[in-house]
Amino acid sequence: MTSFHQSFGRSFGRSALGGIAAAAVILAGSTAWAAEKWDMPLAYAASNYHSENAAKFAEAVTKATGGALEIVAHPGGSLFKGGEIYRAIRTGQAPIGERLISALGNEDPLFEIDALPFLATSFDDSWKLYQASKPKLEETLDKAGLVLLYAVPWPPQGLYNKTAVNAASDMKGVKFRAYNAATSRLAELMGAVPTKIEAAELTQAFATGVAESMISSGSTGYDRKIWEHVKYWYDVQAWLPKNMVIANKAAWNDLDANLQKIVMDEAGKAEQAGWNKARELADWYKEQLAANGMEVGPPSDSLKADFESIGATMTKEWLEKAGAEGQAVIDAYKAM
Ligand code: PCA
Repeated sequence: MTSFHQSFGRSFGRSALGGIAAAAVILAGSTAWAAEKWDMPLAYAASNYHSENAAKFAEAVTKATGGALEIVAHPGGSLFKGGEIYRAIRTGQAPIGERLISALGNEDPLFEIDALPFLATSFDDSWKLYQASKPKLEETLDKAGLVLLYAVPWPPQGLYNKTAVNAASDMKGVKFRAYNAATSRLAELMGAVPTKIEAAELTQAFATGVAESMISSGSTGYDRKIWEHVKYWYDVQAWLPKNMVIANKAAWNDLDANLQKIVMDEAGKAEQAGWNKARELADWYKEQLAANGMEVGPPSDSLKADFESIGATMTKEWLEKAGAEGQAVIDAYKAM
């Protein structure tokens, strides 16, 4: 600022114009004029409701701050892939972004709580679990140098497979696409062979036979036209994993209190809108899978029983990692 003023002053001499220029420079230096641009990486398809919601949030912040903070969404893993986003935000390569929370189990077991089979299987219960786990989630993120802005669920998770599945034993040796450690473990417990694959790469994975099966929502199957490769979807309603939008704490602290308030207000609205959209679309996605020729229905009693026993194993294993803190969150949820 000083050097610009000085050089401007030198070329125009000590004129009245110099005085006006100095005033303009001082104004430009105040926070209201120091426009900031935040690139926001998103892992999922631009047309997915999570991405559309994030893009709306980004536009709303840009508008409400009069452009003082411009947020630009980059969907489809175009800026960073899903697996890179958390680290990018932590290290400040991206000031903000969206990540599937349960993919971060290596960072802290608490992040996996919304991928525990049959703990919370409806939107209402998923909301309760979110409220029960939020203080711990915020604390864990804070320790990692991150700020939670909002979180939105995926619809209930069901089993996709090329052939009919009547029991977990039908899954033996099947190439199973996993999206986090919990879904890898689920595959192992069924005798399937897990491979981690990003949602953005699913079409290719199924087309080339790298994957034959997965557990996911109707939403992701719809986004990837999964009916071109897979015939069956079983509505297991195993859990509702959430995506979260987080900011780098240093970037956050650089915003003045007024901007922070605007961002948090818009984040609250985005969270509400995202939950409403997810609820509204859950059945519609299932209808779309069926309308495109898939067999969509409930799991058989034996498949259900198999999933329940696998779920019990996974819950036990998770509690061994998450300890008393994890148990306390589950207790808080069950008391709600
Ligand atoms: N879709 C994401 C995560 C959960 C979901 O429903 C995916 O399959 O990658």
